[in-house]
Amino acid sequence: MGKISWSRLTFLLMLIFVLALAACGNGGSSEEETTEESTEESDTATEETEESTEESTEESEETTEESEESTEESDESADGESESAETEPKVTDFEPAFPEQTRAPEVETEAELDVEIVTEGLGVPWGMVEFDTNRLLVTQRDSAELRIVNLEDGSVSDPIEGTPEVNSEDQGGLLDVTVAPDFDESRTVFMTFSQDIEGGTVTAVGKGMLSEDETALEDFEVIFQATPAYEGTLHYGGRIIFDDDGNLFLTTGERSDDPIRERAQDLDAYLGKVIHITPDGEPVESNPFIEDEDALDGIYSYGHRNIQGVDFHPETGDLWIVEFGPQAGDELNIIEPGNNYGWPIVSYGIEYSGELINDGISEHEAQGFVEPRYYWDPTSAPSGMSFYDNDAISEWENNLFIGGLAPNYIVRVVIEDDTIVGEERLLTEEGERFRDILVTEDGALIASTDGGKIYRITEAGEGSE
Ligand SMILES: [Ca+2]
Repeated sequence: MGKISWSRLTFLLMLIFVLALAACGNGGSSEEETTEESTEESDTATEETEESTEESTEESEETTEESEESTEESDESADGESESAETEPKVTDFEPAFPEQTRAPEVETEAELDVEIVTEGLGVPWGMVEFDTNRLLVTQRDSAELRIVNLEDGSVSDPIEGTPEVNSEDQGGLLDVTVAPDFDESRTVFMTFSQDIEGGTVTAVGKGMLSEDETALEDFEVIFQATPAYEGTLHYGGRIIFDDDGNLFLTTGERSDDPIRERAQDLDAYLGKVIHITPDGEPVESNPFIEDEDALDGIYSYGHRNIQGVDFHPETGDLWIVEFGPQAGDELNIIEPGNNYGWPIVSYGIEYSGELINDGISEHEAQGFVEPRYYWDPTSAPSGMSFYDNDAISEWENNLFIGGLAPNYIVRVVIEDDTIVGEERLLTEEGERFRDILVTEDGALIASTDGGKIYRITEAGEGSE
């Protein structure tokens, strides 16, 4: 125990220190951690619990089940069937009710595309609407700001004054935005947001008038609250869209937790519903449960989980929605009045814990519910969506585009006779959580991301100057 031992000890300590440094370096360079880091950077401090759970599950599968994936791929080609756009293995044992209900064949856009970042640094641009040619009203979820983004020069206005107080914890905040069909005269802007009221939070709809100088929303008032309130900050739904009669469809969520999520099945609660209201927030007179004493008059359809995207099919006029599933089981549904879409009784997904939901029944129709037109297994983490109701990129006409949060891509869905016949994943290399999608009047596909970016996608050589 002399001088020699001391120097050996020092040497050992240094060795440990160096090894520890090396270990940190290795960890940081693994793909998993890099992805997670960039997600954290682009996300605000209030990480969306559910989405991040889903993301890490997905990522671990990615690394551990690569061999399984390649087996599956070769199986498919041996069968002579066209390969699915989905290359990851399923996370459930469920089988589709009909062959085209999941894992559609991969399609590829033939046109050469220009992908341009119009602006960045926006926070979480949750909702957007083209209120004037090539000018968007854009919400920022967490800061509850509404701004104008000019797609031609990329400029972003100061926050518009007069927006509502929101609860911006977790998935809450200022959500969707749209304008009245008569906006040019009425200047009316509609927004959805998570609102604190007695007993908890609700998804609320409000409206106000955009001042002529576009700096303020005047006389903002709340016109609808999707009661009951709940002490939680997840699954607000929150998309709004006007129909041809000038009424609004609002989508809600079932507030996520067990057992509140069971209220998606109850007709005396606005949770987990598609809701149909007038611009004043009153139930539309033709609504399916208006004669039912025990049901809320605003309900249009029920049994939904967390509806994050909504649009009308340009040809059929049908209302399509995308709802965020649990682990797998995200659904595309065609909404008809009075229908029950089954959540949380049936699902093509499983709990995040891996447990079965209810008794693990996936078939909807056999249980008296409406089958989804399509579902994803594993998840596509679907958010905002828009049909391509334009012919600027002719091969995209009437296709559906959906933002994917995790994995990070835009989903293109090709539909024939209400059947999904093809799927493509776009902008897979950008590493962005795609939040909302819109198609401009001149046919550009616009996508916002949680990283605060707004992308414009056009056919190369056209659309952008
Ligand atoms: Ca369902």
